[in-house]
Amino acid sequence: MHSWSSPPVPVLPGDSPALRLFDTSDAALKPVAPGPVATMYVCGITPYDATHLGHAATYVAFDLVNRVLRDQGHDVHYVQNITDVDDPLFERAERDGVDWRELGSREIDLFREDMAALRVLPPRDYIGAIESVGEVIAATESLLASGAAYIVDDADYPDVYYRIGATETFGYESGYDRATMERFFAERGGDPDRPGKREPLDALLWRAARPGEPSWEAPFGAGRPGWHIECSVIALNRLGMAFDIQGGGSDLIFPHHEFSAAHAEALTGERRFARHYVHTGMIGLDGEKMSKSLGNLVLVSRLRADGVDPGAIRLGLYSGHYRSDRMWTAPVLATAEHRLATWRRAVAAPAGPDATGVVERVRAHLANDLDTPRALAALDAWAADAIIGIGSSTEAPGLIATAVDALLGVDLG
Ligand code: 5CA
Ligand code: ZN
Repeated sequence: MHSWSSPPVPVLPGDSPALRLFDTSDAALKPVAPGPVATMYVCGITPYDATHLGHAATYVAFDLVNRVLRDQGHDVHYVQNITDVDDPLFERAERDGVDWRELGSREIDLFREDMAALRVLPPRDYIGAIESVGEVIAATESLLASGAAYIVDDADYPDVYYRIGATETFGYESGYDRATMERFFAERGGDPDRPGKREPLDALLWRAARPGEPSWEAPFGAGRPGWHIECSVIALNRLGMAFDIQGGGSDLIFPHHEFSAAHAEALTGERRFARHYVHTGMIGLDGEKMSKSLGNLVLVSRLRADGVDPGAIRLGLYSGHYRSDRMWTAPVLATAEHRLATWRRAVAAPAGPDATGVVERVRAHLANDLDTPRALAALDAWAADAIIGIGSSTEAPGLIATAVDALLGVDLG
């Protein structure tokens, strides 16, 4: 699937410290230590509705990771999926009387537009579930052959399940206890009560064809892919095992990332799927997590149509730390719009205070688990001085504009 066009990324002079990110699995800040090519997989959208600020926050956070790694001189192989075969798509398509494929492709188009407007660097591989069905079938065959998977005893619907006990290390990614796993499994798309399963937490790999649902032929019976195996194979087949960063919102810690990792580990016999498991906090509105199912959404496309500068959306999202759950409110946006206008005025000044130290501090804050609030504060201080005429460096305004563009993805031009 084609992604979207890349904004230009200017090269910033000077060096950047090594990036450290919080790893959910080790519950610690750890250095990201990529080879020349850094490898990153971030879970993509389920395209049944428009991109909201929660999605934007997650993709913008990983865009910072991408930009910081590039600033360190790495090439970044970035992969993202699209869950374009899933129940919510069929339900919404049915409700609206449209074909589920059309709905998916319309929402993917809108997502591309939103990402391009936010100046998010595109993934190199942008892969739909539909496109990866062959890979899911091959993986499921292999898991069946090794005994890591089984077919439920149901003549009508012989679904294929993955055995939670197929790897010895299951549970290491989330670190959750059994009760927490059970709660999230039931809340987030799992089916603990499906008759015929050997263990309530065994995860669906292949859903046998049901009337009215799309299906693909497979040696173990026609059907469609389960959710976790989709991300497992899309990442594994492009990045291999032990890739640098697996990313997504904190709502994906369990069961999705736990099972994606376990599937790949059972397939290869190797540990571990990703070296870093990185999760963003949840953006909320009116006191609740922003979600398509609750309907409390602020859409990126709506804000754009209302004339909000995408740079202000970025700065609003950066005003809190990416790992903290936080609310999107009118004051968050107003502060961001004011900050953007101030920075624009400052970089339009003929001169300002020397910017080399500021750029160093911004790089250091970002390298420290993407500490955007401190990075913004360093830039605010420089801008305040530049506006009142402090400093005589004629290069400083240009250097700040380049740094804000390259590292934060915000165009001050
Ligand atoms: N297609 C799956 C991942 S394979 C999925 O979760 N799709 S989604 O459309 O529901 O979410 C897309 C991405 O946005 C995921 O990484 C998810 O964790 C993240 N996300 C969803 N809601 C929020 C929110 N309120 N705040 C922050 N991130 C969110
Ligand atoms: Zn995923």
